[in-house]
Amino acid sequence: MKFSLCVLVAVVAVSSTNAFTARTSSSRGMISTKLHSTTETEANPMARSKSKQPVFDEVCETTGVTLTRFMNEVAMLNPELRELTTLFGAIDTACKAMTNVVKRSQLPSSETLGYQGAVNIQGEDQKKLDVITNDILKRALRFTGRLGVDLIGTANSDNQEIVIEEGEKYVAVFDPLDGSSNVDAGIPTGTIIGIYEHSDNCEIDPECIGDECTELEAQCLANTLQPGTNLVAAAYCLYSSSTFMAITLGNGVYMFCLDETIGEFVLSHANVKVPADCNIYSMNEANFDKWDAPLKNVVKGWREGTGKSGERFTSRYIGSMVGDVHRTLLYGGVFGYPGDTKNVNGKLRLLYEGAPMSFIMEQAGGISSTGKERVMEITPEYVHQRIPVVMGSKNAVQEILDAYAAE
Ligand code: AFP
Repeated sequence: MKFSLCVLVAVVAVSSTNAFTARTSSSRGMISTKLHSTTETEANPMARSKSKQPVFDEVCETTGVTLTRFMNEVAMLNPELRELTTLFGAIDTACKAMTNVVKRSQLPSSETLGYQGAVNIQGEDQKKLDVITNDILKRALRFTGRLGVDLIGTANSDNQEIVIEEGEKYVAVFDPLDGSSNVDAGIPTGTIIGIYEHSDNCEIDPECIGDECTELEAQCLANTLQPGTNLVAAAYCLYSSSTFMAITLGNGVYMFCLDETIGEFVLSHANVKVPADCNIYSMNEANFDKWDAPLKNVVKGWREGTGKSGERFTSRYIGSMVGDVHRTLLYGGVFGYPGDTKNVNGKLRLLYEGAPMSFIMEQAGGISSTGKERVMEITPEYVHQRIPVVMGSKNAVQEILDAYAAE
């Protein structure tokens, strides 16, 4: 994929099946920002391809690059991605709308407060906000007309339907308001989205498993339940002190921050790389006694400063995956919701939490694993399948993987 922001020559390594073919881009100067003095890239764009690194920051200032502009340029340079970038127009609008409903939800006049009074298919309390955000995102995506199947993956909505749109090529999986149990306390929440390619138009019951599915449903589900390695894009929106949107199209991670004064997401972090080393872990420690022995031992070492790095770690846990992963990406750390003796597969859903967030983490240079296998390589067997997850800084997550391997 080509990026041409500023007079950008982005020659990016394509390391996974998710990514699109990398090509060099010529200088287009489509966004007029100041060039740094002569660089290797300017002299010889191809020279950069050897380093296999995006060259965003070195070549130009990215101040004022909006998400819209970013996607326009991606589409212009990669016409085959035009439909995908259209979906991001819908996600942009939906995240702005969801920012507003989340922000206003605690006002006494708000109708979004409180529980819906219903319990969803997984026995969880459903909030009005879950339903509202689900509708916002579903409608925004549907009206792009780009989805073959729009798989509503929310954990907290009973609105788990499959929406069929005619003749288009993508399927979107999402959790519209992850961490919604926190929202009444003003704690960060987020939206998680994964986009796969999909060739069929079909109707399926998301709850059908194995023999319960008709042949057609089984075929359609098989097309929909794809491993994370098939993701063509993933994104999250974080509703916190600022609203952030982080995206990947299989070519690095780009973070945008909502500037409410102009109503635009503006590029704030280009080509995010999670620090390889860290001293933060982020897990629900109330479950410590029930974790597997290898994980317990590693975390114990981190607490005591006797782990591989010799550093004494500190703990940060919001209980809202998007917030915890966002901090992990920026500061380094290990976020996890591991399996335990009570819930062997932990709590997070593979299809619409684990896989998209793993795609983002890997694209930022981190690792995401169950402890024993790469989350991205697991094919979901059913829509709401759970999966143990540890993700974050390469060296610290590797310490956990080594401990499991030595078990
Ligand atoms: P809710 O959406 O029900 O608030 O759950 C949030 C979540 O799925 C994920 O965002 C958190 O990391 C995790 O659950 C927190 O779970 P615990 O409350 O068990 O720590």
